[in-house]
Amino acid sequence: MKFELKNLGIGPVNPGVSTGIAWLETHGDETISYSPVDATAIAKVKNATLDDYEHLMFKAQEAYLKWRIVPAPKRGEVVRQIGEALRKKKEELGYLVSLEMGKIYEEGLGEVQEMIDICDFSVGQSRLLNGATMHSERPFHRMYDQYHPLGIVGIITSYNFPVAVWGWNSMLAAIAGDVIIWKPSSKTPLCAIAVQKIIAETLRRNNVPEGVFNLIITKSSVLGDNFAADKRIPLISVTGSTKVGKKIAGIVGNRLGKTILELGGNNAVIISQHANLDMTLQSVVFGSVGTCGQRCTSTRRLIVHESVFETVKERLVAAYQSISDRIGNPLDKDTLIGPLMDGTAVKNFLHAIEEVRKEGGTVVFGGTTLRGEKYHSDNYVMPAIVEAENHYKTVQEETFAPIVYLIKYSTIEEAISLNNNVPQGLSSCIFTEDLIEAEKFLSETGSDCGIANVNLGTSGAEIGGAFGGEKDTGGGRESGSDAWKAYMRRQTNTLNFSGQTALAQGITFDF
Ligand code: UN1
Repeated sequence: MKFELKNLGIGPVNPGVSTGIAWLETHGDETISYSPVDATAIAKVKNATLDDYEHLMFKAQEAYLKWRIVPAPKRGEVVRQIGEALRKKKEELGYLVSLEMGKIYEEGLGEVQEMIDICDFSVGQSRLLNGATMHSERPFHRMYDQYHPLGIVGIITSYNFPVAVWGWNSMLAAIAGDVIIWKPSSKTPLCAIAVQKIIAETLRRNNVPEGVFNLIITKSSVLGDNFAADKRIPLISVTGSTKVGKKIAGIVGNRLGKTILELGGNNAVIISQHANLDMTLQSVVFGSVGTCGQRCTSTRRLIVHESVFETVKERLVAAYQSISDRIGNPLDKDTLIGPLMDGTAVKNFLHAIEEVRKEGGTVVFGGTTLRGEKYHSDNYVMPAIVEAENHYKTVQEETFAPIVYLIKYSTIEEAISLNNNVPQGLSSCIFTEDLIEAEKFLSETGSDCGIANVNLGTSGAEIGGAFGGEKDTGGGRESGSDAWKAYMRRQTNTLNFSGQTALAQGITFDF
């Protein structure tokens, strides 16, 4: 494949608002998208203004009235075709994800695959928007639940998964009968434009009303708090940091709107003395350094049994050593670790290393920036392994970079308590071949996270499960299982076919 931006419909300067097929002449300032790979400018985006937002909102409101009456399986058919369109562009979109965000090409492809998978999932789900039927306590009455569309769904996505998060949210929202306003990270606007261009032909072919799939690119200073406060949007889904999520949740909560929050993680792997260490190490390395530590599911803490602690440490250092020459251009096929997103991410990485040292942590590997011919920007770093204690402030925080903290434990109860003793609660796992330990970890007294695995890592969840976590992770669930329900409103219906009035709870009220 020869990659060219124009094959994805991206020009040198691109408007930042689309209502599906149409693109608006936007009037805001310009954002230049720089590649973290080599710091070159890829292309520009002309940002939206509030007037542009109002235009888009008008189209979205109009479109909703039409889209909500399209039968759900027919909406599913459109989603099926979107999946087909993504299949055709998988390589090119995966390449752009890698170029604009910095994850390796293989992971860029994986991300597009997640979008395709959620399309397939949503097609089936479009025929399964089922409610329960209940038995009424009154004779000749029928009770049941129905799920109806909600309306406009605001989807705020982060730079680290610049296309898939839109997929998980918008494909479910679309089959639910909602319309979508996507506000992507200003760090990865071109990926969003490319997605919108890829789906346009499908929308045209199926006469999808203009305004069902909207995209708006602008700075949060233009559209941020006011987006959250907009009463025309019943549901806002946020994937990003806990700080941003709390702020938005506060504003949306204040107007009693709904949110789906998928925020920070501080994910631990428990390595038991009963673990298969070869398999464990393989998973731990991918979880810790994959995507250069920029997944919300990245492995941040290794809670290791004291009897295997030194062995794990030595083997992990050796594994990091062996891949240290595989850091570089994420588009080269031998590369395993690309750059961090930008200067801010590098600064946060270095700051965490400095702070954890001050707190008493020992850096046993890496923790530095990389300079030299091989590294075409200042964003390349050597992943770090740090011996630390769970209560350190640095360890309690999520640093979105490849730093893994080694923590020792002696009993399984202690390991579980260390796992849970952080503000966040996204992903967790235990490596063990001892059934009792595994079951304890999964029990109500075990991991308090939204995701808890046995003998597989913290990252790389499949789309079929509900994705999200507890505590500072926000409690929301996106993607599979019954996450679709969050995109719909539930209505309880009771029908009386008795020909008589009958009050519930046996109350008589005769007159
Ligand atoms: C994220 O980093 O925001 O489980 C999402 C995973 C991916 C999703 C990560 N399926 O690692």
